[in-house]
Amino acid sequence: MLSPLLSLLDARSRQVLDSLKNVHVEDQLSEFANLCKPSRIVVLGESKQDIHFIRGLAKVRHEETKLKIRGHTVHFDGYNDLARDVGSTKVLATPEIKLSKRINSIDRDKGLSEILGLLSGSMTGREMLVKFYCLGPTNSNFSLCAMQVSDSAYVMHSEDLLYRQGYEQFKKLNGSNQFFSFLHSTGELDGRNTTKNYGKRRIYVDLLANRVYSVNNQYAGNSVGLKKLALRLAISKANHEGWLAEHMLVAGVHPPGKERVTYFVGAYPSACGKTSTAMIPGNTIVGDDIAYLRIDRGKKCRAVNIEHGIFGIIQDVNAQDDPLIYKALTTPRELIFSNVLVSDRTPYWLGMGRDDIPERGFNFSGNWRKGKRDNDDAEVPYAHPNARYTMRLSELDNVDPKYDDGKGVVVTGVLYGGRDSDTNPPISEALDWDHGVYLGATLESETTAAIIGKTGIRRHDPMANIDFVVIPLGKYLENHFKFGHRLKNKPRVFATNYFLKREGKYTNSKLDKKVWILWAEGRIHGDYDAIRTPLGYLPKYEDLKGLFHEIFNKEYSKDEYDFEFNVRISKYLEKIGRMETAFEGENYIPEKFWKVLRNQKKELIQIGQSAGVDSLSPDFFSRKE
Ligand code: OXD
Ligand code: MN
Repeated sequence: MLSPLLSLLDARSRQVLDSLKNVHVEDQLSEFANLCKPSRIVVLGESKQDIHFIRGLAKVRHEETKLKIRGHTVHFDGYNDLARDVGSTKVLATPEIKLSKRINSIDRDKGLSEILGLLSGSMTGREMLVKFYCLGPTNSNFSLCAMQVSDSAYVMHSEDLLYRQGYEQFKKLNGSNQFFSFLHSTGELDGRNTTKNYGKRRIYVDLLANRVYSVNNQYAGNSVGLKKLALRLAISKANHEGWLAEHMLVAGVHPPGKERVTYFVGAYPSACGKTSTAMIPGNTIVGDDIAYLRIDRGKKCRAVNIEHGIFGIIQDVNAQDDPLIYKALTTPRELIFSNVLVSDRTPYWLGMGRDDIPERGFNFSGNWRKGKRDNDDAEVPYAHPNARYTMRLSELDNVDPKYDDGKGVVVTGVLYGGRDSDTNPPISEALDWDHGVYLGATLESETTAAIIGKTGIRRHDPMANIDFVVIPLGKYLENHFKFGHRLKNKPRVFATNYFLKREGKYTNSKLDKKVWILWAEGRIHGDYDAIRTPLGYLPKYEDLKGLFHEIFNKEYSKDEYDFEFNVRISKYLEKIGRMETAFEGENYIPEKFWKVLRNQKKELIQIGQSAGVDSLSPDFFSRKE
């Protein structure tokens, strides 16, 4: 072992490191230690004692504070570090690295010199913490080893909740360098223990070294390496190896009264219903954010959740709309709240369904009282819209029995969903796999508080993955087309839209999505006929009416159906126009994509002309059948 490293390790850390027998790990740690200059390095294994140590350290260092309910703590990220910073996240580029146009990049040498400069001496007087994790279940074809190095106990504690321990898995590498690594430093902290130099927040992705550097931040989407930083490395790896790394939920759908479970994966941009789709009452959750998809020997599509916890958006989680999560958030268990309001050691968040929100307390802005205004004279809400909760999946009553199965679950349905107030129906089924890839590729959504920037702006977000696609977009789509064609039975693909509005109001309640997903599940098993339209297959009114009645004992009127499932021709053609512009700017877009687009456009124009109206009820198409 290298001597600078030796002098910073206590006997236990040395023994943990020695037992790994991995010279690449040792070399990287020496490099990181020389750079960040910590006063001590603590290398942790995966024992209960090690996990307990981190949990305690986060409190001792005041990165987390205990709340009233047993096991609950709160963490604050600081006023300007409350969402994913896509602008400061860049790929270190060389002429050989080809990227999607939408990915920020910086010349590798220049970027390295900048980020290493920012990290230099960043841990002076502090401990460097080192832990080993596994992305995906351990001992599986899907397993990927990842090392996290950070000076934040909150980051490590979050990872202990969100990811599988991987120390034993690392030993199985037999000394190889086939692992991802993440170096993170909060940088200098202010009196509230939050990052001071957020203006110098940088997250640089080194695809050549399978490494990500992150500095001057705390928000988990920027700091927790195994989440969105690892997704970028995984997309590049999957591209070389022929599998898919996706921003997708995985869930088991259990239709009432039927003895079957059908597994779906689903891509939704942040804060667009991904977690609540995975948590629909009656279904079981495998994962709510990131999935790896592979083809097994029987040519079936298999998926795993690479995490085993949830870093979920807490806004609007209330007893009525999300009963399962609400119960977990209000009963004892190990759980971190972030950026909520705290008063009398109790957390409060937006849309929690309580009318006794205190008029003062502590929140992301520091001491807060009702009416507080920020530097731009805007009123500071009592909790941040991107406030979160972090907990293990195993804490939930509805966790799927296969959530940790190394073989993954067999996927027969794919969902793509955006936030769209005026174009797409609540659910439609793709005409075939290629049309399904097209539906994913043309996903658009209105921006939300999960990403830094203005909210409510329409943004094109292919497969909800565009922030992370560190390969050419065309190549990424080609991988999706090919993946499906290699399968024996291709999953059915569906597009959902939970955000359709009529006269400014959402047409559906949050729970209605259960009906759309059950209809999709029934389609996979041949339970329902559907109406073919240029958008895809649409449900028949009678089937939805029956489902609303069966599930919610609710009347679903023909008028609601006609409004929701109208084919809005000019709105669709506008969308196609936006897609033409978006894709013309990208390289290597597969011809298959253009073919689907052209067919859809032609059909819509012809139907619009022959019908002489702009908005067509599904009945129009069923009469044609
Ligand atoms: C998330 C995100 O937190 O996508 O999952 O921002
Ligand atoms: Mn996400």
